[in-house]
Amino acid sequence: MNGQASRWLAGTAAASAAALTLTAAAITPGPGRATQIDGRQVEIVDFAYAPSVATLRFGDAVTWTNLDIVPHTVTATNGSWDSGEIAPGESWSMIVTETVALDYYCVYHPGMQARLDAKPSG
Ligand SMILES: [Cu+2]
Repeated sequence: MNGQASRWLAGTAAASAAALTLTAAAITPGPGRATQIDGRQVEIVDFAYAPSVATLRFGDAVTWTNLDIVPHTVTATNGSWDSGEIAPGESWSMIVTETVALDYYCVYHPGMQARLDAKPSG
């Protein structure tokens, strides 16, 4: 990925973090998904997954993008799935179904832990 794209992604991450801060209190579960934070994009930045709890629907594809300067992984806590190494600037995607384990971490940095909060679609 070129430097321009990296800067764009970094800017997006900052904007997303700001949006999370501003809107977290206003989010309510319900059928109207348009106003919910889109959990289908998870950023890995500063040795953390953002959002740490990604709200989505079963059947959604989730994409993790590594915005750090070191490699990370996205690995099920129970070991049932694993991204392998995600290099800086790279992304990895997975479709979340009812059978997918929802808790995950980074095998290189076990303190990095996060969760998918998947709900039935429709
Ligand atoms: Cu890591």
